[in-house]
Amino acid sequence: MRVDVITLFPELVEQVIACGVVGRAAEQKLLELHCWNPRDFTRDRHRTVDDRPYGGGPGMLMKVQPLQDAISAVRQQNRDARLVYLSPQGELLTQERLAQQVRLGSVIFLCGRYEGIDERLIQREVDEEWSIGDYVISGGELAAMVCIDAMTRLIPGALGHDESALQDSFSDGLLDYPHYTRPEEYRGDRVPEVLMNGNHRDIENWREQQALGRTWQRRPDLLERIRLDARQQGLLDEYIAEFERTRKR
Ligand code: 9D3
Repeated sequence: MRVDVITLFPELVEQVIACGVVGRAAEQKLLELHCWNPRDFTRDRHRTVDDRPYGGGPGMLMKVQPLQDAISAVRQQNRDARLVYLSPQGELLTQERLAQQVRLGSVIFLCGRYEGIDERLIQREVDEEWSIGDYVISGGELAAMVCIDAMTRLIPGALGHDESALQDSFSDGLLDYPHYTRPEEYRGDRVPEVLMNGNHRDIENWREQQALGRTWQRRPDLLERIRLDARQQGLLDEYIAEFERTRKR
């Protein structure tokens, strides 16, 4: 998958392929990352990339001409890719949305800085507008890196064998179960007995119950979106009953 990023901070965005899963995917040519700096498309002595907003008010906008020329240059190499503008006004991202984009293929991310970009440029060039959440960050770069990381994990072959197996079992819309490693007792707290006995059936059941219970406690919104089968509902009912019982004492 080819990803182009239009950004005033290419050194920052390029760090996304410096290590880990994304780095390996890039080495294996499963991911091809190209950054484009609007500053390289400026025409004035000072290489100006910002401009003042019509109507006044605080803050600056990204200057239109360097951005437009950067977009046109990317388009020469990547004509059919979807152009996604990362902005606080965008559609809230989900795993499903990112998976859809990976199936569709290559993408061009446009990263805003300052207060954003001219609305006419959005109208002319932008196919989609994405947000990574309801909080304020300083520009689109970290959002692009989040998207690249999450999308890379969905490229067939990008994860190692173990990582892929893990992903399969938890694309079911539930939060993860709790994990434990050595030692058996840490500052007086013991690892749950069921994990020490090595009965795989019991362990599977306990883990699924924990996943259901924690989702019920922490993210009831996620539970509302999935249908539990009778066995899962039984596990959750038992978790809730135990929770109510221990809460009363
Ligand atoms: C003064 C009003 N601000 C909106 C709350 C303006 C503003 C805030 C943050 C303008 C640009 C930005 C920079 N943010 C992004 O470019 C961004 C972003 C984000 O801030 N939150 C979640 N997702 C994203 S994607 C890009």
